[in-house]
Amino acid sequence: MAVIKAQLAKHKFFLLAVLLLSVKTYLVYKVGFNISSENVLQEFLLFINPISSAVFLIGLSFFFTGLKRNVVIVVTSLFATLVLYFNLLYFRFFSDFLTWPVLFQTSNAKDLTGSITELIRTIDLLLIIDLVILSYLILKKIAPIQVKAKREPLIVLGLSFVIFIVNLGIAQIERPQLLTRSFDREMLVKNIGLLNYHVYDGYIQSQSRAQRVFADSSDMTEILDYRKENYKEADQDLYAIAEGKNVIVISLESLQTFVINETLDGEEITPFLNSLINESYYFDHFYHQTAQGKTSDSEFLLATSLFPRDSGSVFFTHAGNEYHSLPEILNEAGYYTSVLHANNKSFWNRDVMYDSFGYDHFFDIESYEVNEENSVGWGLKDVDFFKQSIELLKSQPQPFYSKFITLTNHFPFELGEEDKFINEFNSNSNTLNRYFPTVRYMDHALELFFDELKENGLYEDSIFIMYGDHYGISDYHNRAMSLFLNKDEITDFDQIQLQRVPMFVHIPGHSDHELKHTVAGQIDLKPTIMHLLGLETKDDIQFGTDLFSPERDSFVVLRDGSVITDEYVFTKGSCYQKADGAEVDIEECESFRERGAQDLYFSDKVIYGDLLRFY
Ligand code: GP9
Ligand code: MN
Repeated sequence: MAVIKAQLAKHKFFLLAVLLLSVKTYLVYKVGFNISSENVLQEFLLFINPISSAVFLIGLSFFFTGLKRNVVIVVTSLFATLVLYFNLLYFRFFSDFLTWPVLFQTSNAKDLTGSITELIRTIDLLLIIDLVILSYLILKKIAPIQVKAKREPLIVLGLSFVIFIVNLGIAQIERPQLLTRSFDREMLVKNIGLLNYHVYDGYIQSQSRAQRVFADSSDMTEILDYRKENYKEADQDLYAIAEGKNVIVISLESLQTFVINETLDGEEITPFLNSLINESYYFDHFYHQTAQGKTSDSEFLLATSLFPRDSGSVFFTHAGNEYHSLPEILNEAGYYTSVLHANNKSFWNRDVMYDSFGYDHFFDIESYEVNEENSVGWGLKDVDFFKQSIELLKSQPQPFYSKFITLTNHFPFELGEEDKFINEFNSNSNTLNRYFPTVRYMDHALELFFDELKENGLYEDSIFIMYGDHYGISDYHNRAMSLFLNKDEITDFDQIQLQRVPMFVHIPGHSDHELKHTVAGQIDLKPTIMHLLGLETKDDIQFGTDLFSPERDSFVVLRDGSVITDEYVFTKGSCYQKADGAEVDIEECESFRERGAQDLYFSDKVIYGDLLRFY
């Protein structure tokens, strides 16, 4: 105890600097970045997260002795303050945090420097108070002068590491899989602190850069050949059937196929969607191909017909790549392209990736009126979202390509009593129980949206592509799921069936409807849409095939390498017969397992090497 006390007294100048920097950072979080928290633990995290990096950075002073050490304490504090301040200026303009690529994006910097005088405020001077105090203490010789002590630098840096691990541990409790799953910058800053966030961001960026450096245009040749081999002609009756029409894409949050045409306590779960099946092409063997990037992965699949990453989010790691994306192609074809989604624009790094994709506009949360009454769970309720979107849609030039992303049917599936049109399920999983009313609510919101589009004359001239973005109920809830599905257990084979998401192609005025059983996935959306609009895909690098192509193979590979065809399912190293789920010799699956692996390999190569810049 006495030793610790003596150490604390000895290093009080260092400790003071750490304290001042941490408190200052916390205050900037609150006042400058307006970071709010939903509970005490979050607030606590916010308060302690600057400490580890402050100890580390200012702790570098321990490599020096005498007056030099105290000067380094001030210099490192100044450095941290500058990082804080540049972020603050950037935030005032973009309401977002700096990233490494942004720092090197000169065009972005220009945006900022042009208005820099407007961004600087007198109150900002408060940010140097601690530096003034520390300098004063040095000048007045009040700050104690330290002599060399052997292991001190390592002990201090070790201490910062321990503090960081504790911080990260608490953050993981508050937000599981923070570093792999949640790529919202605000979330990262909130949980691990601003400086640590920059280090993490640097790591992510450098990782993807290395592979890019070693790639060259010859890498493209074999991929082009592969693409040529797998190209499928469009269906001649449907090719260009929607030429010149508006395209309304709706990404249905967490919607899985197992609820379609199902009932709970005698009530239909998705009455509107069920009725729409009779007026649409509906695909009942359509799979999501997302991984940790969830919604953003599905957006990536749609826009590029490339596979997302097997870990992390490609929206975050490869937002600077060259893509030949669907929005860009449609822009060239005379379409106005947009996304409508009532969430922060930086969530999933959307603002940056959407720029890469070439969308004309992103109607984010700022475009919506969001208040306590019209919000639940993650934010604006779907009914209000669609209602408010009508005016935004009308404001666009036609033809437009607009993608809607719903939100209410998102884990943890919260819903007000007034919006619960069916009962909850009754099982040991509250998540699954709550899922049904929120699905039912989303279905209701879609019905109202269709009505409003009709009233506003937007329905007839549009085609609709609607699909579930990814699963809503993970295998963690298998016991409850087996209860709902009336099964003894959920096997690996069943688990694959549960990765099916509904997919609709609805063309008003078109009378040929059909229930389609072809095995397919989100990677097939881009070629399908392009062909419907009369756009050739022969020369586009894609890994999907038009869902309507008479030549197409009934085939899909999921991001984890599982493969499904009409006859077989390959997953987790085993091969099953599709018809009855019976396990068969692995040889039966071999050829298409290989094809799946090949697809993933080439697609990854395109992304990691940023190969489309050579094409
Ligand atoms: C957030 C919404 C949900 O904007 O898209 O994201 P998810 O957690 O489903 O990926
Ligand atoms: Mn989602």
